[in-house]
Order: sequence, then C-alpha cells, then structure tokens
Amino acid sequence: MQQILSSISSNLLTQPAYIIGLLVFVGMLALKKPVYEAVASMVKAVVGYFILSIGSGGFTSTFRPIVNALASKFNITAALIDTYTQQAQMNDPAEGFFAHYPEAMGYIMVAFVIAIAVNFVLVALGKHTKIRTLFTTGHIIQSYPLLWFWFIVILRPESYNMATAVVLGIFCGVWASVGSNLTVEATQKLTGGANFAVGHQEMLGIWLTSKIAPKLGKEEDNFENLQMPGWLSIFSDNIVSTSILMLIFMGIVMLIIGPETMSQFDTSYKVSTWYSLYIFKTCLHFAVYMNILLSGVRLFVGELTKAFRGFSDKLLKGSMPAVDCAVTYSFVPANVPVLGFALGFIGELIGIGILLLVKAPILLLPAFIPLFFDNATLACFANRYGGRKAAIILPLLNGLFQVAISELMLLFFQSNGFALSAWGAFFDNNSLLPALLLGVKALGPIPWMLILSVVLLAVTQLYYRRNKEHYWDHVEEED
Ligand code: ASC
Repeated sequence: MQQILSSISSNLLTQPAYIIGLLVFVGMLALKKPVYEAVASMVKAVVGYFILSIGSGGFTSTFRPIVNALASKFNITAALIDTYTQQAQMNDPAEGFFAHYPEAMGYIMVAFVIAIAVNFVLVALGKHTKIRTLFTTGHIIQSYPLLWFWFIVILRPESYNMATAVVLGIFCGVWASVGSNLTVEATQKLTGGANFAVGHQEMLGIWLTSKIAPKLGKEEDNFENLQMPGWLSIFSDNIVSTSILMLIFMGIVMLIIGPETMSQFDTSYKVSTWYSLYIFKTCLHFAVYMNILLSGVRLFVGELTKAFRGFSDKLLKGSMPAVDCAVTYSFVPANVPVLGFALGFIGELIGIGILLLVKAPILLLPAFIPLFFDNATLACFANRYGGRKAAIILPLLNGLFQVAISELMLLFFQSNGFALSAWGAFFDNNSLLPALLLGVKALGPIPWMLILSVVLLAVTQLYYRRNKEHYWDHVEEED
C-alpha cells in the first residue's frame, strides 16, 4: 500500500505539469469542448509547464554553483539557508536519528494525501469555507509533511504515530488552502485578473507585501512606468537590463570567487576558458532562462485560464488554480524578479556579515532556491503595490529576515538536541512554521495543529467579510 501511494505521489501528485494537464483536460470536457480540443489544450499546457520547468531549473543549475562557490570562499563550515539541503538531511535514512523511525515515510505519505484531499474538500465547500484556491503545486504541498513531520518528532518524540500524521495532513491541507486563498486579491491585481492565485512557499509574504508595500512607495512609480532618458533608454528593454544587472552584480560575485574555486563547483567550466567570457556567458544566461520561463508560463497559463472556467463554472464553483510562484514573473518587467533576487542576496550578505561581527553561535551561508524564488516573487508584488521603492526595500529586508529567522530556528533545534544542516528560509517557513513549531513544543502537535487549523479557517471568514464585495468577481466576470 505504502509503495503504491509513494509511487503515485512521486510520479503524479508532485508533478505540477501533469496535475495542470489533467485539470485542463477535465476543464475542457466540462466546458463541453470536443475531446480532440481538450487533448490539444492539455498537450499545450503540459508542454508549457515543461518549458517553465526548464527555465526555472536553468536558473537553479546555473546559479546554484556560483552561490555555493561564494559560500565556500568564506572557508568556514556553516549551515545553509536552503530548502533542499534541509529536506535531504531530514529524509536521509542513513542518519542515525531516523533509523529509529522505519514507518515515517508511510506516515508522511498519508499526511500528504490527506492534505490534497482536504484542499479539494475545502474548495468544493467553498460557499461555506470561502476557500477559492485549488493547489496545483504538489511538490510544495508535499514539502510540508516531508519536513514538518520530522520537526514534530524531534520536538515531541512521543508523537511518532498515525494520529499525528492524520492531524498533520489536515493542518497542511488547511494551510495550503488558506494561504493560497490569501494571495487571490494580490495576484489578481498583479496579473490584471488572470484568475489564478499563488500556491507556493511565500503566500503569507505576498499578502503582507500587499499591505506594507503601499506604505513604502507609490504604485504608479513602478518599473513599467519608468522612462529612461537618452542612452539609458536601452535599459527599458528587459533583456538588456537583466543582462547588465546580472553582469554587474553576479560579475562582481564571480570575480571575488575566482576561476580556481569556480572550477570546483561548476564542472562545465574549465580553467582554460577565459574567465571573463565565462562570466559574460553565465550572467547573460539569466536573461536566457528568464525568457524560456516566460514563454512557458504564457503557454500554459493561456490554456489553464481557458479550461479552468470548466471548474469554476461547473465542477468546483468559484474556484481558481493556485500555481507556482514563477508564473508571476511574466506579469512584470523581467528585470523586477532579477532585481529582487540581487537585493535579497545583498540583504542576506549583510545579515551574514552581522552574524560574523557578533560572533553568532551558528554561521550561515546563502543558497540559491529560497534566495531567488522568495525574493523575486516578493519583488513582483512589491513593485505592483508600492512601485520601485517597495521593490527595492522589501527584498533587501527579506534577505535580512531570511538570515535572522534561519539563525533563530537553527538555535531552537540545537537547544532541542538536534543540529539542522539547513533552514529552508522561504517566507512561510520563517513566519508560519516557527509559530507551528513553538506551539507543538509547548502544547503537543495534535491539539496545537487542530487549534491552528480552526484559527486559519476562521481568519478566512474574516478575510471574506473584509473583501466581500469583490470576493467572487472572477466567477461573475465569466458569466
Ligand atoms: C520551491 C521548490 C522549487 C522551486 C520552484 C520555483 O520551493 O521546491 O523547486 O521553488 O517551485 O519555480
């Protein structure tokens, strides 16, 4: 049974391309489109998603070695600010600690499947629950129990059992639903009403950005409206501005790293290649992957928006899909996410400098995934709600926040007898997760997760009351 579940999970449920393909196919049929059209739409959506993944994977494979190489320049052993390192440590069956928990993977799988089901039910009962968002990013929903189950067991070893797994699944489903639902208004504003929300790891961050950014700057002063005089007008072109920004910023980082260290981290780089040309090529690839990503997004979002009407009108009334954060990058000038990344990086480096200065007990090093995807996404929303000023200030602050919370959470686990090798510092992991874990420690996982679930669902009712007027606009518009 566990094998079947885990096979379905790794092959299907955690693959957004197939989930979206399936939604598009069923949605088209619900709209009474002929089967051949439904198949064509599905193929385009899946191909679009694959293209998006190539862009998003290209960022990671090209720029992760650089961030890692920079980290190694510090010549210290330290914990990483990284999601995947953290997942790898927590799920490594060879680690002594986990050898005592042979059924854990089964429990985690149960929690994952329950989470998906809970999201579905909450959307199906959307009239009452006010949840509008169907999570399509299975790899994100899976990452919750994959980490949180272990955290709970570390903090409360007696809770290694099925009951905890079931309640964890309920909590994860509630969080995925409530969190993505909170991003609807902001994402609609960002996309000009494209009828989707974000289902990723910075949902609270998006909501908070939509509240804070307007206080930092004017939304009209955004990057879209930026008129560059004279020769500076070449910067209005995204490809040019992205490339130049990365050449300056990453170029400096790569010069600091130097060719020797770089060759240890990027096997495709040989010292015989001119380092200057290697820097040039690598930095310009930021624009390459951004353009790949954007063309994939356009393809699949087009199909998804068309087909999802089948769900929102007929099958799951009033619903909209919650998609990967990278989708938002195609609704702003492409230099905005790039700038968010660069500023988040600077924020993290300042934070790490402070840790060194105060001789913090645990040193931290940056890593690519939370650094890029968190800060790039928040920058898009900051630009829409508070213009350039907000798009500059908020990622910088978030970089500092990523370092601060990672340090505190690593210390918290250390004081509970467990040395984490990384903290996956996405905004939700830095805000919701500490609240979850402190309560788990104090009250035990089952009561606390049930309390939090009720609170989150109640908050959604309040959220509905505040936004009542336009809450279901996306459905009416389609009529
Ligand atoms: C994550 C994660 C990824 C990226 C990707 C961004 O949190 O696990 O692989 O962000 O979803 O497109």
